[in-house]
Amino acid sequence: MALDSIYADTLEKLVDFNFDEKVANVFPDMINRSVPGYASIVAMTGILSAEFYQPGSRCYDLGCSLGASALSMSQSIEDDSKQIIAVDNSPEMLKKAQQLLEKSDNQSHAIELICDDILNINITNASIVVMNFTLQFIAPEKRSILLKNIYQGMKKGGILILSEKLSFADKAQQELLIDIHHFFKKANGYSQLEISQKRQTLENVLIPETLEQHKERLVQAGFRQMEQWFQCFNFVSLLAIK
Ligand code: GEK
Repeated sequence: MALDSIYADTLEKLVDFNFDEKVANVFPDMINRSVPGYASIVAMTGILSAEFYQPGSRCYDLGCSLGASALSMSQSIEDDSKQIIAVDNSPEMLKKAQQLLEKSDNQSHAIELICDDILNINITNASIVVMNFTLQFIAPEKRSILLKNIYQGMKKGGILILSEKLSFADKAQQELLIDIHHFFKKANGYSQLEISQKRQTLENVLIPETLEQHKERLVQAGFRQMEQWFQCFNFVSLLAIK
């Protein structure tokens, strides 16, 4: 697996982070070393999907990157006619996802990769919708409409798995959690320079919200039940049931 050293040297000009070929080539290393609990969330996505899947329905992985969550679902759901739709708007990420799917086991035939903005996708007949660390990259003013669109396209009893980096309204708590996240990155081999340059490039691109904002939006979209099933430092995952 290629190691992420994108921000290891001082960059003269820091441009906004984007999911280009350089990122696609090192993505598994980057996300595992940057997102605490990522591997657990991907594994639990499979376990939860298997239980809530409804035969004849569709599963969606929105912002699929290299398809880790889609693959976790496809390996866990025991239905030969399952349909998993994995969407990402980065052609470079999807190209790499396609190569990985070709190399993986026979369950990957259930996954259809779509290169598009998730804001353009018409969700229909869904029992499982997964957004693992994607909503944070969507412009805040478009998040409510996306959530409503997802809710409308889901079957009763279907689930949304929503994983996000959080921010905190309390200043001291916010600073503490950011520090702890940086300790995590340092422990995973990132230098202070790498941490600081990456943070600057993400500033206008990854816009975290508070847990309360997420819960409020889910309620507004129509979800009747939700559970925060995971948290590690400032990263959470919620399960919302229609
Ligand atoms: C995983 N879920 O490995 N439309 C489609 N895709 C988008 C959009 C958009 N508007 N905005 C961003 N993306 C994955 C990890 S990564 C999280 C998700 C991270 C895509 C973007 O191209 C990238 O692949 C993904 O969302 C976010 O379980 O890197 O922190």
